[in-house]
Amino acid sequence: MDKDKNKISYDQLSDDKAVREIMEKMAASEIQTVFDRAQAMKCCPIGSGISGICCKNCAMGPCRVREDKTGLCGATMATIAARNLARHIAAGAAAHSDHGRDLAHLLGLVAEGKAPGLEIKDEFKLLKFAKNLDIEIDNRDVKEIAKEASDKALSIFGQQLGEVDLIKMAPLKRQEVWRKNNVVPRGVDREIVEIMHRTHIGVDQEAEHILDQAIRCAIGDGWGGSMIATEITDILFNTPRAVNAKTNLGMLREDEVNLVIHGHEPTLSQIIVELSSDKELLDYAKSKGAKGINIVGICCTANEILMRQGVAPIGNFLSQEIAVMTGAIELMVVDIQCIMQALGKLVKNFHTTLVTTSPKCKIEGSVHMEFKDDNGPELAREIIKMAIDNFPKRKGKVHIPDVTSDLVAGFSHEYIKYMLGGKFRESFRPLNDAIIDGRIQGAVAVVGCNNARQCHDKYHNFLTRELIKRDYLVVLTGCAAISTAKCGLMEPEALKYAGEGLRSICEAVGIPPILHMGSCVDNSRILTVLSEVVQEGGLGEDISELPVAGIAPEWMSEKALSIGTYVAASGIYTVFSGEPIPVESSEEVKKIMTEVWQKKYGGQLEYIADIEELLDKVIKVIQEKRKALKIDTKKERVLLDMEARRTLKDV
Ligand code: BF8
Repeated sequence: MDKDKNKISYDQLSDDKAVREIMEKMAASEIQTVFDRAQAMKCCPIGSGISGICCKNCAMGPCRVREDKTGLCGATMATIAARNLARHIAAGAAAHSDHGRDLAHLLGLVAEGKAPGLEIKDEFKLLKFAKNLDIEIDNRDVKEIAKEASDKALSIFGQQLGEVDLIKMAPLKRQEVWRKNNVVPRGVDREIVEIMHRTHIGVDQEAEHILDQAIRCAIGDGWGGSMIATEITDILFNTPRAVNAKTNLGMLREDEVNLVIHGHEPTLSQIIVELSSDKELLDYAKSKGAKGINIVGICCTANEILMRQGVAPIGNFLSQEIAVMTGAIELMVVDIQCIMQALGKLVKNFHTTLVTTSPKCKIEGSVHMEFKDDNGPELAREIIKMAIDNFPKRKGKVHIPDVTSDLVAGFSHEYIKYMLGGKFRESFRPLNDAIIDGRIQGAVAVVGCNNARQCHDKYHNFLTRELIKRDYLVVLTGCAAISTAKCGLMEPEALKYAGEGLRSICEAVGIPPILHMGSCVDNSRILTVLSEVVQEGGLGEDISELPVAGIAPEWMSEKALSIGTYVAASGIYTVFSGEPIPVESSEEVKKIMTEVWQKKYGGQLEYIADIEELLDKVIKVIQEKRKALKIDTKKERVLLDMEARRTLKDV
């Protein structure tokens, strides 16, 4: 970790001062992290699509294609770029959707009483979900409805023909756009499989046609797999409402057993959190010299449990190794996705035990303790005991940075609606009105990962600050949300950074200018909010008319590519920064994803390297939407204010 050797300062590596403090403390050690590995190994320029493209889809290659050259089979740069991107999107959609499938299966088990420790927590949400699946709900037992909803949701994954039911949650006009372009997903899995087939050697070779299938697959993620994951998580673990919490490494406790939950699936972690206040376990912890059991989280499992129980997220993707290096973590329990393989080796330097629990994920250097349908409470108890047993084994002095921030999370679309309209008249009307009169210029989703090729958290934080300053409401999920929370932008005082218009609305309805909407599968919540905003009226008839945009400034995962694609397919201007989308060297593919998609879908996905240029473009796009809606205001707002003042005077 000796950054002086190559003159990269800690400030250039992370925007998080707790992370920088640990880097500095560990500078002399031999322990390597992702930050070191990123410096030691540069990106392959062909693989990243900056100066050519690489096709590995058959054994005549890998073919490295530049400009007007083709692969051995004749595949052009555009075909290869489109095929590679489509495969990434298929992988991202598969990850989200498989997560949704497991929750759909779990809902059925809970309904049948076969999942100890779990129950249906939000019956109202279950009924709404069942209605969206055309399930009869009148005079029926809740468990019976839940079982049918589980069966129906599971069938959506394997459905072969027709349409994925949940697309009808989108505005009618949006559904028509998809039908016209023949991209309504027939079944979640079917579209993923079809990408794998079409991108096999010698099948689909027209870039635009390949990318239409990528769009269909991504819609199956956002409006299918991810939507199912979010809905059922709310049904089983409760629909989030505002919750106060704290974040960052300072939430580790020197005198308590620290157990970190990490990954994406909340099920076992939820049981662990509930059991952590069990008297027998607390007594056991005390018998080992610890004052208590402290459960904290990393990545999206943390977001899921934060949203419902206020458990502290101590870091995002790039913080996972750094957290272990505090020497204060007794045990890290992981489920699926975004778990660095390097953790298995890293924990050997400390007293930390890494525990894998998913039948889908094993890591060398970890202990595998499989979570099965019926062993939740028993397994959670065993894991907590294991963490307690590690407490007396701490090696040397722990170093916990004294860095924390307060935050408010829990902004499900139901809760936002409730805050805007009040208990008896829940409504998005006040938001629509504020956008129409220009106090809120628009809304921007800042989402996605960290990437070790960029300064950790810097761009999420920069964009969020700049946007609220200019009266744009910011909604966040995933690592982006943890990033802004860590830098204090979700503290109640952050309201002072918001522009005058946005601030006035936030003060009036009691919401912050930056809304934490959950994990990455919860980007589906953003789609639901936008559909309801359209339905509320006054801002056009489709999502594509709304003054909104999506940004993933530090993206790195294939899931982010699937999200970016379904957001664009939903009619939203979407932009990535940091590392290029791996189609950068194909002008033809870039044109398809911008100009052609704009015409066909009313949204697009592009890459802009310069973060200030990106900000300007987002604002320009939103202002153009305002103009098209004839609400290009600030000026109008001033007139309205003058009018209001005159009226008051007259009175
Ligand atoms: O799913 S934001 S690094 S943790 S992929 Fe992963 Fe990216 Fe984080 Fe959540 Ni989403």
